[in-house]
Amino acid sequence: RGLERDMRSALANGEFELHYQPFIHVASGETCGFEALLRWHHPHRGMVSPAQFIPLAEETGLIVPLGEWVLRTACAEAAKWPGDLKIAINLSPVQFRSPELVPVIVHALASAGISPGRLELEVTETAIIQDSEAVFTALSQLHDLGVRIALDDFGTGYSSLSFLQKFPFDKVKIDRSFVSELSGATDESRRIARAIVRFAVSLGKTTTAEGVETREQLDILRADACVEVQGFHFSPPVQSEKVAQMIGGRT
Ligand code: G
Ligand code: G
Ligand code: NA
Ligand code: MN
Repeated sequence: RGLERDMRSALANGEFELHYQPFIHVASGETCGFEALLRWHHPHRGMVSPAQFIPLAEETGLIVPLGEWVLRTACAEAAKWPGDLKIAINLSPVQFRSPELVPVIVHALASAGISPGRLELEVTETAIIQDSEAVFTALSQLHDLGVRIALDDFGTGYSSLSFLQKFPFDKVKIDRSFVSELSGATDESRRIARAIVRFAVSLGKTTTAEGVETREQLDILRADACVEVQGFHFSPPVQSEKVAQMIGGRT
């Protein structure tokens, strides 16, 4: 496939870029960190979505060097921010098959000079189910170092509730499909969102709602005591220069 060949050279050619989407602490309204999201500027095809190239990168194993680039680049970016801002990075299940994952993360933190507590790793339920032993070992090691672990897209996968208890998660990210249901909210969609927040709280996890697009959704999530929010209502993912402007007053 053409895309696969192009992807191999893209890393060397500097065609990948990270964009950053803020997450906001509901109670204070303050930005508490940014999620790094990968973008590919293809020389002929234009912008290729990660939804297209991440699966291909996973099939070919290219996700391992690409994921390493993401970790190093995002940590180096976060080193420029005020020390209370977190950097969240998405991990593919395939990255857990590499024995180098934990050392790569430790090295990325050390080279950037940021403390492990500022790094939040986002892992999906699918990742955990695919290879739960390897994922458990790596996440436990990272968690022991002080790295925060978030369960991404919660509610869309098939993990049992016991998984949530067993794995060292700090945060549950409520999938945006639940948040979008909150527009013109029915009682039922409100009850589901509230139940997810309470469930997470009862297990000692913090919560982020993804895909918040309206004031109405935010108000409902605030009433339900969701801790953090993220979505187009606040900001889309933006380039590094824009992040500097957004936090400009604070550096
Ligand atoms: O940003 P966007 O909505 O286009 O992202 C689409 C999907 O690609 C999301 O599921 C997101 O988690 C995933 N994604 C974005 N950046 C990365 C990355 O750096 N690594 C991995 N593994 N997935 C990513
Ligand atoms: O799977 P993951 O949660 O990592 O996906 C993140 C993706 O969601 C990003 O690619 C980002 O572009 C997208 N996204 C972020 N905020 C919103 C939003 O408010 N609405 C929608 N539809 N997508 C969003
Ligand atoms: Na994510
Ligand atoms: Mn998500």
